Amino acid sequence: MTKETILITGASGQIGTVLTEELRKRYGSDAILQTDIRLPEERQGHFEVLDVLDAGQLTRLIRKYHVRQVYHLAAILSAKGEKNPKWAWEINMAGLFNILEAAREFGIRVFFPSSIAVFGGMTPRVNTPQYAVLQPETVYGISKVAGENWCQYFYQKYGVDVRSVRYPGIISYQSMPGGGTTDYAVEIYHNAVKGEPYTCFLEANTRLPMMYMPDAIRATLELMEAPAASVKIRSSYNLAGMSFTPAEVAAEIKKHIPGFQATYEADFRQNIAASWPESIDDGSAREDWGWQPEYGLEEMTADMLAHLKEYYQVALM
Ligand code: AKB
Repeated sequence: MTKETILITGASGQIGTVLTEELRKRYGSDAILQTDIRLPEERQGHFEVLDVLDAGQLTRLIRKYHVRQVYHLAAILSAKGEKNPKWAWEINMAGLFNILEAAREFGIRVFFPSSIAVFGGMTPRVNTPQYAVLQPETVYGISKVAGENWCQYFYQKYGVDVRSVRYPGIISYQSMPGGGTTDYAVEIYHNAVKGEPYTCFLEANTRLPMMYMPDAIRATLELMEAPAASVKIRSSYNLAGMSFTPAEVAAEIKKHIPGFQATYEADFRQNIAASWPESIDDGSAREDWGWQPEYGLEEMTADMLAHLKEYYQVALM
């Protein structure tokens, strides 16, 4: 491996899979160390098993590979976390703590993904401001609020160069999400392309902030590559792409696949979604490091369907 390495935790996850590819393109395969709780069956490049609760293994890998940056993506998401809150808290908090302690010791730059899940019912839901009441209603949200505060603490107290965004729901064709409340917005495209109807676990008119993966990756890398002086918020930046409801995404898909049918059977995830914002004010990210999203629902849908069509090799007409 090259002298300085970028380590990704949760590299097999929805964002990790795509971020790894982009980082390998930019810095070369040799400079990227993928880690996850287990080895994937198919892998390219350097991959090591890392349970983020294992601080000893983390330190060994940092020394072995001369790690200088960490993208800490390993986490339990909102819906899965509600099934086992204590376990989700342990992974999300103790995992982050191990990363921050190591970053302090070895002078590592850290990316911490926060989420719109930090907001709760007490927050204004439309154009949710950067600084708002943070009273989340899921263990995932609680862990992200605490995580943001720990990041800021490590920056202020120890000078750890930690950077973070509050991701909206992320939509991608390359990888599936797992255990989130916004997962429907990926599943619906897969069903549509396979010629299957989709039963959505949220109500038709549930509006949530969302973002297409290319925008999410670009935002992440733009923030990580910004000059330190431009990164004025060390808790986490609001980040916006688009906002839509399940009914709106279904209608957009129908423009391409007229026979597509969506129905709605809300489950426990509806309450989670109802506590989250509808749209986000990301003025600070735009002002501080020049954030500008590219994809709206229309462009994303065309791109998703084209890629998934290729993947499933089916005709849309
Ligand atoms: C989830 O639904 O839990 C995540 C998120 C918005 O952080 N996609």
